[in-house]
Amino acid sequence: MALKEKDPEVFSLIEKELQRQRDMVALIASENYAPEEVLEATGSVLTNKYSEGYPGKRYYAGNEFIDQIETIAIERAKKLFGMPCANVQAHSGSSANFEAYRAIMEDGDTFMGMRLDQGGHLTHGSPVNFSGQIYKVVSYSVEQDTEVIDYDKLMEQAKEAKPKMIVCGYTAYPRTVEFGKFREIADACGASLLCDISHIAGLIAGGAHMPAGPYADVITTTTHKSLRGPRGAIILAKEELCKAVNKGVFPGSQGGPLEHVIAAKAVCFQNAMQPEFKEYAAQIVKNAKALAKAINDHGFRLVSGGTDNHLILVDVKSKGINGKVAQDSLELAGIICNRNTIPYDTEKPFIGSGIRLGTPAVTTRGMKEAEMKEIADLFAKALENTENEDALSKVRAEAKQLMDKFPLYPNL
Ligand code: DSN
Repeated sequence: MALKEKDPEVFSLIEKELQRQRDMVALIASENYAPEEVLEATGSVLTNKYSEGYPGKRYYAGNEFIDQIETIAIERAKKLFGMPCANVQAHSGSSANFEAYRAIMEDGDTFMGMRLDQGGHLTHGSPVNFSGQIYKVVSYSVEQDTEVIDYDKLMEQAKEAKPKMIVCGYTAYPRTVEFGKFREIADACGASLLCDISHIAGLIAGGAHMPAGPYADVITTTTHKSLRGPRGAIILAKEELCKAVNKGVFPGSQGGPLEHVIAAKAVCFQNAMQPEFKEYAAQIVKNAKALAKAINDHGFRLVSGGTDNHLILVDVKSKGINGKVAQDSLELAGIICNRNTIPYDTEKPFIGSGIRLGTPAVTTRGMKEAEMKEIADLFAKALENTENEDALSKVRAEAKQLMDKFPLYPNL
């Protein structure tokens, strides 16, 4: 209880945040609740140690145990995702992509990535990000009518663009990423294939999405989303890219690794190898499908008509509301999610016409299909009452009642 005594101001805000997490319905598709063992490793004395370099080759003394921990994390990551090489030091998903791109491309090379407003990520070639500034970007999109990727069209586009690298894996794409088709496209134009599996890593680990390992040259992923680990990232690569990836991380772009986070990553990988995690991953998808159906039954249009994974993109414009108003009203109603552009959106990204929802966190709480129906009812009630603060407060009380049935961190 040192923190409470030494810094009651920060302590009390952390306590309030814990209560907020307990009370509200967490539907941000990229968030989750890390288990206590992951929190424990993240908050451990490993934060005290400098360990630039890699196991067996450090620039500072005293790394006997750190080396063992990082080696465990590396071996577990390789096994979990079926790749021969793993770097577990990347601080974040964006850093991991920066480091992986540098291992594959030279400045000025061309790569293909999904447009940000169609479901890609800033690091997949946005002009305001390093990826759109250091490299030439040929963006690809989903089809306007189906809102899914047309792989034949993508093949033609790639043959013409002849990119050095193709990035697949998204932040707002509710459908399966066909890694095998991406491999064929990459091979047809001589490109490397980078699979950014940040959102679906937990589904892949638990067998609820096709694996990327057999198809990718490089995989990047954050560890805190559906994988349910600490905030951070890893890079996995084919043998021939291993050295370039490691050099790109250190000394290429990072200094001292966060060994407390690396220990927590090791714990998370161990968890993800257990049979219970398979059940968890399958339930995430079942819950997403149930939530999608129930929201659609309330008359909301869903981008691409539904979901295959953990994520739903709701076109709230189909009910005459914009994304910003919807997000703010839902927050007042105790439902936390984010506004998002939908493909071919007519609203600016700051407003958006969509709401992105995901089920990894509520599934961790132990919720199943029946609760998804309840959440959909609360969602609809909130969006029918965007200008009625009393009604929104009532929904918030109902949301809290529901969350109270699924206790979070009872030991904290
Ligand atoms: N912020 C993440 C997400 O919400 O998808 C991507 O970096």
